[in-house]
Amino acid sequence: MRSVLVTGGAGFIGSNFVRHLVSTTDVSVTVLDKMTYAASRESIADLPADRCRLVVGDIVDSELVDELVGSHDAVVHFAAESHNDNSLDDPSPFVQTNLVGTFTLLEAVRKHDVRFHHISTDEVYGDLELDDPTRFTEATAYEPSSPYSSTKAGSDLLVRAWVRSFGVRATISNCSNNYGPYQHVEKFIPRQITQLIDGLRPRLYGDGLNVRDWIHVEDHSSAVLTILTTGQIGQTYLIGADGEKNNLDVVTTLLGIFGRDADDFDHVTDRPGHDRRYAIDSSKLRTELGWTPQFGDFETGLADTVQWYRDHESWWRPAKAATESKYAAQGQ
Ligand code: NAD
Ligand code: TDX
Repeated sequence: MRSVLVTGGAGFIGSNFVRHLVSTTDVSVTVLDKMTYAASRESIADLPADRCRLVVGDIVDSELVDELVGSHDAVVHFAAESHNDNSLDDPSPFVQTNLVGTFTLLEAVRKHDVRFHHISTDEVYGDLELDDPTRFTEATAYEPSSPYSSTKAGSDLLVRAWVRSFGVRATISNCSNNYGPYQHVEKFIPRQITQLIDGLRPRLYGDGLNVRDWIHVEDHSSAVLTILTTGQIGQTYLIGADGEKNNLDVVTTLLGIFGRDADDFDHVTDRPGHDRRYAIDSSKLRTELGWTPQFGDFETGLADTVQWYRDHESWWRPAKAATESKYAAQGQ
């Protein structure tokens, strides 16, 4: 494998994955990214030009996709509309990018017989009760709740059908909630960190007891590279790092890092249809492919992430005011 096309490589997880590829392999990377509000050129700008090239374009553009896919050895597909709250406001780009975009890529990898890895989410499985002892596995039935998660679920099913019907050489991974550098300020952890940097109060949806299973983005990257290089074609792998925390605990930890009182936050309007709990059992990936997460300690990872946002204010500041005014209009 000498060249990899990374869709969505100027977004949060995609840009971290591109950095991981450039630093741990000698492949050359082409990023295909539409440069939506969620993208940033700066996230990959410092990478060497002979290792990473950015093509600004849309994954629903079949001519462009066909040309790019045909000239690469593998495609890793991160591009998506990724934010649940936005999908409740306007689902239309979610259907276009997540469903039609994935279809467009699948047709191109089918035509050119190119290895394809599809990035997906644990949200396709719906949610669990707080006291449910089970966790999601590769065998859990799909039961997505939001326009975002239903379009991701649909995209996974397209990949499975293209593997079975057309012999496309694809794998799928469903990962839990990521945190780390280069995450947009609309998402939970960067939103609260940047509120605190600005001396404002974190904003907790509903009772704050919803549980997310946090994984550092660098662990997600190493898992994806493991699957891309050693995964079995046609298989799905769940990626998780045993990081279940409720949102209130995360906010309390952040308040502690900033030396603020533990009750110095606001409860705001809950997200409609808000999933209660996600939890990943990643035994298959660990046992069959030998992957293990390296960022085991969430508190340390969170403190490092706070420091990254302190050190990179010029990266996130331009998006903060517009993001907050959108939330304010929704009572959040
Ligand atoms: P993000 O919103 O930060 O980045 C998405 C990127 O895709 C952006 O750079 C954007 O410009 C690009 N993009 C959007 N529409 C496009 C289009 N039509 N054509 C080309 N590029 C387009 O998202 P993220 O959080 O980095 O998520 C990346 C992937 O990982 C998504 O597929 C998401 O479903 C999945 N995922 C995310 C998480 C998480 O915690 N963030 C967890 C599991 C899975
Ligand atoms: O201000 C907030 N306050 C709050 O309490 C925000 C933005 C969120 N929340 C809650 C909602 C969720 O319970 O925090 C939790 C995390 O919210 P998000 O960061 O929006 O993530 P989530 O909806 O869990 O989805 C994320 O993980 C799975 C990613 O955005 C998806 O792309 C991924 O598939």
